[in-house]
Amino acid sequence: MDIKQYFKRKAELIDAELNRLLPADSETPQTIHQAMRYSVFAGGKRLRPILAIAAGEVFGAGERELLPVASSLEMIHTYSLIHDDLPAMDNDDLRRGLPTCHVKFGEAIAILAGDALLTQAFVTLADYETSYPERKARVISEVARASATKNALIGGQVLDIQAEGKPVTGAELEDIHRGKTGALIRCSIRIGAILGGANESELAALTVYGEKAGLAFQVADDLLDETATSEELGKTAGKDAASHKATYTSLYGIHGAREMAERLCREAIAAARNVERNTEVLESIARFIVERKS
Ligand code: GRG
Repeated sequence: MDIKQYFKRKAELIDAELNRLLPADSETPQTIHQAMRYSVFAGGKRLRPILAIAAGEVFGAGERELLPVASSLEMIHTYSLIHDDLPAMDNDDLRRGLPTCHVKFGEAIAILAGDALLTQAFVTLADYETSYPERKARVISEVARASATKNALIGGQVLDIQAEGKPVTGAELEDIHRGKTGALIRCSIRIGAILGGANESELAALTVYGEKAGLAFQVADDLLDETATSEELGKTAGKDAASHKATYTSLYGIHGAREMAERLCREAIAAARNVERNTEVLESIARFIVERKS
């Protein structure tokens, strides 16, 4: 399996779908639509939508449902990046290799572009066509919960802010990232499986895969923050150490964090193999997550 080729092919499909779903630059009020598109099309690996598609394909889900649902995840992810970069949060000026949304469009429009992407994600989820309305209702609930506060995106961000400058234990760090990074990754896998009609034991196995892969992604992110350049990452490297944030590398060292990422990757693959279907692509994505260079 050439995973780079797989990512390239799926990213093209997702970008075409995002282009269809997002209001055109020329729609009034133009500034907000330009800002939304600027951040969404600035680049990005499209990891969350690709995870949803790969999980869906394991169970034979169709593109009619997978593409809009997967694209809604990228809208939410991009909203979280725009807000995370704001002066009131991480105060960063580089994202996806370009000036951040607030640097380019001003703070007020950047806040609204984040809000608008989150809202547009739920417009997309409410409106996509399907012959499986019960699966659709479940998918909307899953995405809403992952974006909310309890063991979820916003809650994780709050824990992260509150932990700044304080000593943090391994368990506390895991709590932060289970919400901040892990919830959307876990949700991506689950909604792909739900769209494909996975049964409860298949869903449980892939949930474990999603949790392990989500944590592995964060450990790899912390390693890259220490070992890669800003050019390679498209965002400011070394930011965590500079702002005295607890990370997997500050807690366990580079060697310990690398071992942890590899262990989580093996556990993710083992969980995927509990599903009696072809999970080769998910296994390759787990490896990609820990071996990636950006
Ligand atoms: C503001 C509600 C709110 C949440 C912010 C996503 C997030 C939570 C913060 C981003 C800060 C950060 C660097 C987190 C580490 C993990 C992460 C989400 C990295 C960026 O994701 P990638 O590598 O980015 O998938 P691309 O650009 O490839 O999509």
